[in-house]
Amino acid sequence: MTRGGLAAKVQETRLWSRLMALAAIGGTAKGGVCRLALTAEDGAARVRLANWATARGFTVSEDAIGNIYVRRKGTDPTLPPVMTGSHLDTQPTGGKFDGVYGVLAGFEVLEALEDAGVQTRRAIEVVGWMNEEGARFQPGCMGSGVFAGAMPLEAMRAVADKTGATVGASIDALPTVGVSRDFGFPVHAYVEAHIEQGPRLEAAGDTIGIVTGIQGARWFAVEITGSEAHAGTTPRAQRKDALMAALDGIQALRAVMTDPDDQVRFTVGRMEVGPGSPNTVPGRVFFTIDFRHPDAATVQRLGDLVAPTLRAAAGPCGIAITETFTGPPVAFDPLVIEAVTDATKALGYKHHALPSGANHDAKFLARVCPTGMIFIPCLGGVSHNEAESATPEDCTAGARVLAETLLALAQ
Ligand code: HGY
Ligand code: MN
Ligand code: MN
Ligand code: MN
Repeated sequence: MTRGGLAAKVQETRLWSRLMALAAIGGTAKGGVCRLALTAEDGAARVRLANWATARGFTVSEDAIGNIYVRRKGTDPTLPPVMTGSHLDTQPTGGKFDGVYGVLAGFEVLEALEDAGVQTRRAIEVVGWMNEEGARFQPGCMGSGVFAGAMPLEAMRAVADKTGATVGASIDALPTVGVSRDFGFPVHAYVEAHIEQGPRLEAAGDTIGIVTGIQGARWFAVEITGSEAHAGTTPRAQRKDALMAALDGIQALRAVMTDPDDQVRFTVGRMEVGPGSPNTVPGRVFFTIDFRHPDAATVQRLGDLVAPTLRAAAGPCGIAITETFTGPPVAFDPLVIEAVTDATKALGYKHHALPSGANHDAKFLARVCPTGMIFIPCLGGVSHNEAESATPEDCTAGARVLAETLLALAQ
């Protein structure tokens, strides 16, 4: 097939209509999407993808951690497949593109191959990785993390959400969408398409981001235990106020997590205060920390300061700190970066190379095979927000670069 021939078979209207169809599953009144991992909405999106896949003669399978695979076979079944994909789950105030774009761009490539009647030596598999977001079950990237051997299967299946529902029980409760399969099989290469979730492509007026790697991230879950007391009668010296201990600790950490070049990312995204009564001194606080930085030594150094800094501020309260996610910075494979660059140049898209500030399943696939990513712009760089937006043209451009890249890798 001539260079660009497969890209020409990528259909904008078909890709866009599938994106909008999945966006309607868990769609919100504000135009966003709330499709938390392993909820009924997630299950419905998996079923929809599986139906589209079987209608085109692709095979669908799923593994014990809830990853879903859509496979277009190759001419040589003994060869490890080329993989692409991303995730179907969203943030609670998520958008129409984060994750699902990568799954459907990959699916569009399979359809384009079918339409073109092109056979590849290697099978190409599109994966919907389970629970990339980590919003309902922590940590994120759970499906890809287990697949890559970085997270133990049974421990991850035992993880529970705030209601006590476990990952394992939630997976088992979802409709079965395909034959079950083991993971841990060899993979030839993995390429993930994703919106940038940042402002750089849009600011540069570029269409394609050639991703060089992903910055480091460390997540913590913190539980502070004080003792409930009467808000009106209890003197300060007698209080074990879990909320004040949390605020002191977070304030102390903010002083640690600052840098002149604004590269440190420090977020307290979730906080629960108990018992939550206006006139009872809080006896229990739970909160999360998401810390990121591109430099491995800084990730180690500043991340190691989290626990001692919080303990020093806990005062008379008890404190339990658990590191729930540890992902050092990852550099993507030069050969995959070259394949993405060649495809981008062949198709004539304006582009530049950049690192990813956001986590992706590609971070874990990079542990098991040569891995790379393709970014497209999103409006204002906004993501993890219901206003997240991308254009049909940019979605198509990313899918076309993905098509040419996967074709080159799967030959
Ligand atoms: O957290 C992240 O960076 C990803 O978008 N879930
Ligand atoms: Mn994502
Ligand atoms: Mn996300
Ligand atoms: Mn991702």
